[in-house]
Amino acid sequence: MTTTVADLYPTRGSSETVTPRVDPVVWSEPGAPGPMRPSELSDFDRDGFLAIEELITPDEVAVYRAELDRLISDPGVRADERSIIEPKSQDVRSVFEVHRISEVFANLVRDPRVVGRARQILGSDVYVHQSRINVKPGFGASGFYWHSDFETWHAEDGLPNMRTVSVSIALTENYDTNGGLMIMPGSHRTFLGCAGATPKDNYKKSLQMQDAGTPSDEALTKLADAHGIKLFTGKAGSATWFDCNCMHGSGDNITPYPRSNVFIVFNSVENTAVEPFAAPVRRPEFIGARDFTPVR
Ligand code: 6CS
Ligand code: FE
Repeated sequence: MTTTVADLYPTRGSSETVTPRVDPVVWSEPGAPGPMRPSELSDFDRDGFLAIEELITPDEVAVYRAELDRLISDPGVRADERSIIEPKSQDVRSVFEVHRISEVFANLVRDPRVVGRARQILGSDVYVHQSRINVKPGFGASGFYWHSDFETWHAEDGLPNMRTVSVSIALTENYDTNGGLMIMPGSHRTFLGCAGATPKDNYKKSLQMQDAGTPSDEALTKLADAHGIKLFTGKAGSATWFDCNCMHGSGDNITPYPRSNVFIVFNSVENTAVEPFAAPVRRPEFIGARDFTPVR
């Protein structure tokens, strides 16, 4: 008898739907130990995000920048399926699973300032569902249209509950002009089920330009009217922690200044991936992990 996990957040049906969030945002008990102060946890609960001015030092940024540059200039990495290439410029756009192909980024994942915050928010041990470096070079790198990550991770990777948190750590300065992350504060409490079935091998396209899982203009207008839009800027070394269901996106980068970051997605070991809730097949493991070994 196969146990079926309840689909709490239906999506990719014939029409768009709205489902109020039933999951907590902060899963740990008040006063749970960790690097985040109670006021930071309550801000995260309210807004769905928390910006940190300096998560890693400038010297550490230099180490991670060098590692990013090493990876994207390695022809083997560039040819690997983990690398997504910018359609126009043919520059490397992203490299996935950096926590497994790079010991330097593996150390970042294990850093108590990083994994400690993830455990505190998710109230359990955690494993990496996905990691990537986004290069976002200057002179035309394209952005990411509005979406909820959880909508994809639920539909295509089979994550049952909203017990997943992302951190984007800036490796170059995030100006207000070079395609920074935008989030609608508070949008994490509404799940927008998108219309349209997931095509087979959807990831081959969606990681360059998302189609399935894209909200309608009407839904986005309602959310933006209700919540506003916050643009995140910050020095290299700054970081933004955000809940898996925040409505977010980023614009193109036509400035000369790259907007590179490392992006790590922590999932609770109590929320491990099952079968996709709205896709014909699983995505490859370098995008949606199936190794649930907790980060130690
Ligand atoms: O599909 C995904 O998993 C990825 N897509 C985007 C645009 N953000 C989250 C994630 O990295
Ligand atoms: Fe995203």
